[in-house]
Amino acid sequence: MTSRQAPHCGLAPRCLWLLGAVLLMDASARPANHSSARERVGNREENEILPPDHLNGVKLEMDGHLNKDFHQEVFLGKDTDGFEEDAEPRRSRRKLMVIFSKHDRAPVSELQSCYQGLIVSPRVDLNTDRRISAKEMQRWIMEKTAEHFQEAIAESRAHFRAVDPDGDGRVSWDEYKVKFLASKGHDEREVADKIKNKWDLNVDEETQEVLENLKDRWYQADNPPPDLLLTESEFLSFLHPEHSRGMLQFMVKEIIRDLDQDGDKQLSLSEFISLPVGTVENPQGQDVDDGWVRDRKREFEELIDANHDGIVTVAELEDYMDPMNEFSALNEAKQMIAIADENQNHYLEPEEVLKYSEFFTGSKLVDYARSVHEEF
Ligand SMILES: [Ca+2]
Ligand SMILES: [Ca+2]
Ligand SMILES: [Ca+2]
Ligand SMILES: [Ca+2]
Repeated sequence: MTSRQAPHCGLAPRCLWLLGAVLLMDASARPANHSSARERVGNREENEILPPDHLNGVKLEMDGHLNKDFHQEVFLGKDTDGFEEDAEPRRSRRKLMVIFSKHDRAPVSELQSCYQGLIVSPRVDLNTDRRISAKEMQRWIMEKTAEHFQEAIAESRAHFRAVDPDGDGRVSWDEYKVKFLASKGHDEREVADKIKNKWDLNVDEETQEVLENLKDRWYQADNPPPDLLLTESEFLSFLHPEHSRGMLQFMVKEIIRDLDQDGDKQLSLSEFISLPVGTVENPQGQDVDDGWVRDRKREFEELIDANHDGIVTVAELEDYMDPMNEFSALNEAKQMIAIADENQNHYLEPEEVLKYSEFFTGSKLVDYARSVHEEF
């Protein structure tokens, strides 16, 4: 995208935000970072061959927004049953306590299984001393992140089949482009003919811009020798940059480029918390929402800027974004404990987890005190 090369023009952030919005397909209805997990599922079904803006278990979305559901994603993993908005509170409480420490009520199949070499235990409180330490929470986060990885692999496999109808295990950029334009309402056969004959595709400017971005990404995902044919694993890193070091670096570079106003290829706090005029959230350039700034400031100061020098470098952002980084997982674990640690002993007791249920699970529990007695 040519407009991104001018660091001072202010167009670049707008372009990225626009792309994020276009990728979500219903940008006019709501801003990207306010869509709930449930709404996202619907979007994914419609646009299954597009790289998602939101990646489960990854701190920032592709458009640079904070992932608001991150803590729930790394606490619950893929199993969010029992914490729906209309879930029965008693059931949610019990389930939360099962996650905390009780293993005898979990089905046998859940008790021991292996993900990518990690031993999976069905409870956070591994040593059963009825409190969660930062180490225990870190291990739990890593396990739940691995679950999201497995989920993404399965999802990508299904989508790969859809874009590789002849089943030869390779998808060309042109084949993908046909499927992408078909998903946007173009006639599949007509587009295929035009591409074959190298005729003008006649797509609007916005679609053209999305296509150029997708092609950049396609190139990045294509391991040497560059033949623009993606295998299933390359396609996985095309859809899910968190699965490949190279793609993760690419994603970080894009985010920095789009937030970096002075062109020094790193981010100051003010760059990280400023919201470009013309985005979905800020159409008239009004004062930026306080909560938005507060959340981003805390994230910048406490987690992303690891050496606390007020500057976020490429390397710092990469570590922060990498869901498999153990150091970041430990920092997250400490932050998650600090949020609910009312008696400030650096551990989470059952009472604290129940009281802050909404933070960990997305579902609020009213009568948490009673449930501690009931469940123990
Ligand atoms: Ca413990
Ligand atoms: Ca900068
Ligand atoms: Ca720093
Ligand atoms: Ca505590």
